[in-house]
Amino acid sequence: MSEAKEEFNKNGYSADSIQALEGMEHVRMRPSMYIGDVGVRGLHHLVYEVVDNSIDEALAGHCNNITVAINEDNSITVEDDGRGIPVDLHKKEGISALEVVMTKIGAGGKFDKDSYKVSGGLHGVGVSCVNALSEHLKATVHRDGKIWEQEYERGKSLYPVKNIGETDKRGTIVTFKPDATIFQQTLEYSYDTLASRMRELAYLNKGITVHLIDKRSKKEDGEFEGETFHSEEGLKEFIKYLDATREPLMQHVISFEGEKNGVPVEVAMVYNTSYAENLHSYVNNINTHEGGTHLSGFRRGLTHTLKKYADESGMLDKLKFDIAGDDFREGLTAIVSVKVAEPQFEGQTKTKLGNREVSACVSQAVSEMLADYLEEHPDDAKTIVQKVILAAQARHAAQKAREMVQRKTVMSIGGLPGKLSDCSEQDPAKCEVFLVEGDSAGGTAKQGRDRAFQAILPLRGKILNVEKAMSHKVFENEEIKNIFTALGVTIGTEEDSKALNLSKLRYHKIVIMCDADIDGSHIATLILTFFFRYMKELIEEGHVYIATPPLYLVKKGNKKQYAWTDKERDAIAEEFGGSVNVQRYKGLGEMNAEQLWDTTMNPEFRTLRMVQIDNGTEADRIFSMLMGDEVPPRRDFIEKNAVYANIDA
Ligand code: 0RA
Repeated sequence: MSEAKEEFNKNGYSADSIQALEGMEHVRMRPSMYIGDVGVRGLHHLVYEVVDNSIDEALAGHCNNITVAINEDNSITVEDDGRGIPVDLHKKEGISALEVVMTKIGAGGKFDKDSYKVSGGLHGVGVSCVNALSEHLKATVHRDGKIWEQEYERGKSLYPVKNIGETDKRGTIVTFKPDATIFQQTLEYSYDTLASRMRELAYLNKGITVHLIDKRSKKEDGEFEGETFHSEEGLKEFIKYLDATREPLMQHVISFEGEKNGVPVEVAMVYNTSYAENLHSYVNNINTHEGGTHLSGFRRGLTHTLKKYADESGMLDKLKFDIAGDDFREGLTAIVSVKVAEPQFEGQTKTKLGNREVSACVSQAVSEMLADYLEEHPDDAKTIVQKVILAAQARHAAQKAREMVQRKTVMSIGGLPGKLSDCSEQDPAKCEVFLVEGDSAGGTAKQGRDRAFQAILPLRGKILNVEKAMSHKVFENEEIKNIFTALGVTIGTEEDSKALNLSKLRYHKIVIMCDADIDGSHIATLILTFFFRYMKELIEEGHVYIATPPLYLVKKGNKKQYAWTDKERDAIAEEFGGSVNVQRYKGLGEMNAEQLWDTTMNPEFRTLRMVQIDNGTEADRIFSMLMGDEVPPRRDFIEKNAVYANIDA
């Protein structure tokens, strides 16, 4: 500490404590810089940040159980059975180490030189950020036979760390309540969102047990709702979980676990009978949506090893066309998880690993494990190579079909689908297109819309289930061709046959408008599946929305009001008093153009739900489950996965 920093100002703060204060103040002033956003995601991010500290403690070998409780008031308690955050005097800061961890930005576990901190939230910002963004936080430490405690409000300690009793336990307990002035959109935690993440963490860190308890709801037996996540086999089991509704092409999940040039690498993969490629990659437990060097290392190792095996087996001898990288990954589900001491994250969402050295580590690991497996399982090896050859054939067919779509797209206005009723506005940022189920509802929407900026594309009945179709069939499908041409989106470049080109996107809002019944939600799910598999960037960039038509019209005399839920309907009926007339809308077709505009299309009154992917790995599993052979709770799914975005956010 320099002398200047020892000086105190008139309020008694040292320069150091002012800096810390500024750090915490800065978090409150610019929360998005630290946790991404202050909406639903940011709210959940707080939990991950706290849990990550406990995961680190478990990875260091000192903790087995982590319990996350959603309390009745939507505060969160995270408890672990680790060594407990140290409470002794932190020499440099002159306060308890616990207080340093809780109130200094970037303190983390830095004072512990032995800790190999690899976990850490998306932004790796530490628990002090959570503290700064909580109206109240309480930290309790069980350590060396004593219980220690400190509380904070908006990141400021209310009293020095104090001893409150004796204990024979060890561990850290943190309870925090997010600050309502920061998280203005919602303070309500989603059990499913937290459950997906805890399940993912259990698979990624085998041996750790994570308990999730929802104290807001009780089961019939009086116990709280909750689940326990634990995996003995890690990624191997994760793959089985992800592919549960797919049909495997081989006997075993292939897996590797070890260290390559000092980088811990875990890989697991299996081929199934589907046509989808499902690669998931993680760095320090963070899902790297944009991939990066670890993923390219995986691809390289896979292609190299399989190609070598196929060449040597002679199975490619009579092949008349080339085999591309993509062909090796059709029907492949794989997870790559690496731990990197100083990860460099790049890309738009900072979820792309940049560290060059990691590529070779993963590529080596994959080559080794795959070569061994192919050697030991010649039947599986043959099945895989046959699948690759089929994929290459299908790709050639798809290429032709795609060129047809492309040619149409390039032909500008003349090439637009006949069924599209376009808008007059030219600026895509101001334009919306409604994908409407059925010609008749399409007609109503066409009458009701504001033609200046709203376009209508009616879709006939059920669109193709892309989950079960090979990609050339997808590109040959009339409705799907119409969607491509109407949106102005093209696909495929020289290097990457699946790359999407959004630069000519003609509408920045794409609104799926279906009946508010089971059939309607099935159709919405089919359309979503198509977007998820073929135009994922469109969802990721926030262009895809679901319209919410009302379920009821309640009338009395000349008073009328729409209702979106049964509860709303009853409340309106009560407000009107006496006998009311309730009309139930069974579909969009029962509304006239004016009603459809008023309730569902008019930006001033409608609610659009933006479709978001909060857990890409889980979303992938859900789509394959929904659209596979088993008949599923599709409606539930849509409700859960479409986050309510306030009107035209
Ligand atoms: C650094 C050193 C030690 C414990 C921890 C960090 C620790 C931090 C957290 C955060 C949540 N749970 C935690 N558990 C432990 C202790 C070092 C020692 O005892 O020698």
